[in-house]
Amino acid sequence: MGPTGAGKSTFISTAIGRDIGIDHSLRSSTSRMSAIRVTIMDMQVVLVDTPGFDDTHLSDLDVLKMVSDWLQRTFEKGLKLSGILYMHRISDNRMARTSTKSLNMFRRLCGEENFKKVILTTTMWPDTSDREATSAALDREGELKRTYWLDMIKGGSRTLWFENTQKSAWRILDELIAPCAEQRPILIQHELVTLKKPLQDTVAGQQLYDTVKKLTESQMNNLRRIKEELKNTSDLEVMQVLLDELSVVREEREKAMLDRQWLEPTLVERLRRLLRVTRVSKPAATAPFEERSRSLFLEILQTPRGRFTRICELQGDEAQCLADFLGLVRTIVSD
Ligand SMILES: Nc1nc2c(ncn2[C@@H]2O[C@H](COP(=O)(O)OP(=O)(O)OP(=O)(O)O)[C@@H](O)[C@H]2O)c(=O)[nH]1
Ligand SMILES: [Mg+2]
Repeated sequence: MGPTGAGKSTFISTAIGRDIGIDHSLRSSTSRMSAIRVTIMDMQVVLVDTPGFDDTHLSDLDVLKMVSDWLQRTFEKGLKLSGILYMHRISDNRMARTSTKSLNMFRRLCGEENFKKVILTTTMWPDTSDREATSAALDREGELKRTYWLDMIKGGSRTLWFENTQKSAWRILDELIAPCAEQRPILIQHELVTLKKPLQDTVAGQQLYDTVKKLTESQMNNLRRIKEELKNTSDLEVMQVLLDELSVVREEREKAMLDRQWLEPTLVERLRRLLRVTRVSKPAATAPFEERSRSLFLEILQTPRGRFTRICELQGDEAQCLADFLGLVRTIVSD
């Protein structure tokens, strides 16, 4: 996995010695999940190529749907992930917003408990004969390890260089497959299959929702700014430029709004979040009724639909607690 253009398809193509579809243009290339079966040390192994976030043709939601759908189906069929390579171009001299976003999505798909199955693989290393470029790349690698990758490394992720050769690809695959005894699902598989959560309520879904929400807010500010500038100009050329910009931002916002609606957390998830927030913000000692209503409510959430009969028996403080709590719920619903 990794952002578009990080070298995911190149890695697999180099490992198997056959081009599985690498695009040398500026557009994103892989638009579907694709699986290639190989034999490694007498083991049947499947290498899976994924589209990257920030694809030029697909929205991040399309990519998340595709990746999570594949992960869900394979987990349901009993196939386990031995490990994940997360690719990063060492040639990038800045951690652009797109790379940070992709890494954050990846972390949440994977879950902290699974960081040990990840190899943070750097691609596009300069030729070692170019000492200056190599030294700069090593500095960047050091910085990544001290900052953006620190929590993953602390959680057990390893880092390796992909040197764009078949030997280097296999060295990395050997590392990935060797400690594969423990094959448990990654976080999103656990959430979708075991907990039966809808995609929008998963940690990765919530992360994308927050990102898309921020995007639509900044698009709204952009629209306001353009409209303001239109009001203040009488220059026809400037007007035309602004009108063109307006239509582009409008179109992008319409698409982003659809994704935002799709990713809106369900009511149950919003209640869960509310429970988490109130628990953190108000200690139980200062709000004993709230604590009681919270546990009553959790009881309701955990009881199969229609079987929670105790609600009719509630009296006095307990009934008041629940009434107060339902008042809070009404606030969320009417939000
Ligand atoms: N020099 C060098 N070029 C690389 C390396 N890895 C990938 N490339 C080039 O980078 C470009 C993009 O590589 P891809 O393998 O298509 O990237 P991807 O991650 O699969 O991209 P998407 O399919 O769009 O998500 C291609 O032109 C590759 O030849 C590398 O390690 N070194
Ligand atoms: Mg690709």
